Amino acid sequence: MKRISLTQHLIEAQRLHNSIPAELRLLIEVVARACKTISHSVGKGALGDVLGSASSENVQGEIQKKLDIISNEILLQANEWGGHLAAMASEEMEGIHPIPNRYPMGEYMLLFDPLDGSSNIEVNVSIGTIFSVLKAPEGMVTPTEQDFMQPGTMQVAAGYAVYGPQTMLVLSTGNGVHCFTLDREMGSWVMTQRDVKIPEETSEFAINASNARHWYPPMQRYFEELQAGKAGPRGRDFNMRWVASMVADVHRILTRGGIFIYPADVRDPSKPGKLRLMYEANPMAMIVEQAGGAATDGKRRILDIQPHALHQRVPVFLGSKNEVELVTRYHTEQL
Ligand code: P6P
Repeated sequence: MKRISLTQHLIEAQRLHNSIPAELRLLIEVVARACKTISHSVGKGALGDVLGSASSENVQGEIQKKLDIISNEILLQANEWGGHLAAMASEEMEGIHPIPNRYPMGEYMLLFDPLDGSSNIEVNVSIGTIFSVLKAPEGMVTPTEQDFMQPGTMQVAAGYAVYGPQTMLVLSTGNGVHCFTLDREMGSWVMTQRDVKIPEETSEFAINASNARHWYPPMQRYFEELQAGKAGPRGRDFNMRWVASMVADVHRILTRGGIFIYPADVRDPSKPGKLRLMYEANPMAMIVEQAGGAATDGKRRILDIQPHALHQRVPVFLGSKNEVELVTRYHTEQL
């Protein structure tokens, strides 16, 4: 395949689909550059003063790692001056981050989990950045959290960077999913996979099975059938993978198929699942659907959910289409 850069891809996509206005292209390039900077910081490990806890808690009640805060700052500083954004929102910040008055305001809103999977930093396991792009409502003057309350179908772009053996950027602007590998010598993102498609069938699941005793019956039924393997109703054996970095698990599923599940459980009905809708589930659902997969909350399409709060959580079932449809059916049948 002739290798093209992220910039060339975006310009060609603009010509072909007229779906990437110059301001959106600038936004994507700025986010991609920020992910390069995050990759550099993450890669320092113990050689840089970047490991360990920041001795602070985020709005999720989670202890923040130094790299959570560093990554959040990198994305804020990279994006606030360009004139392409009206506001930002992050897993690491309670409220929205309006663009400072000293900079022009743009027509897009950027949401992100700056460093997903940060519990894996100290053990040198792949982590990543997840981002979602919405358009600011027409006529908006002063951005509020309510302006972000748009369903995932309104995303104009979504993607993630995975900081693993390679640093990769995975992006969709609504016309398929394309992957770019960071050429560290040149400092550029080079397209290495075009129009990725997830196999509709799979025999590999990503589920944190240690929570099984807390699951609701449909999820317990589905998991028991996976465990029963060839002798059970599924008639085949299954394999398990759980990285505990959503970005790494989703990237494996994008690459070879699979199903990723983080279900609601009985422990805290006010927190249905662990993952957050606006900057984890929605962008990953757009990527997965654009690659021919499916993404539901166990009952409906994640992208159709009307949000009510910036940090609301949602159960997540995503990946190979036929598998997601089966487990979703188990949930809707029990209604
Ligand atoms: P558990 C990381 O903290 C994260 O938000 C996702 O990236 C990951 O899939 C999940 O939580 C892991 O959760 O309960 O297995 O640690």
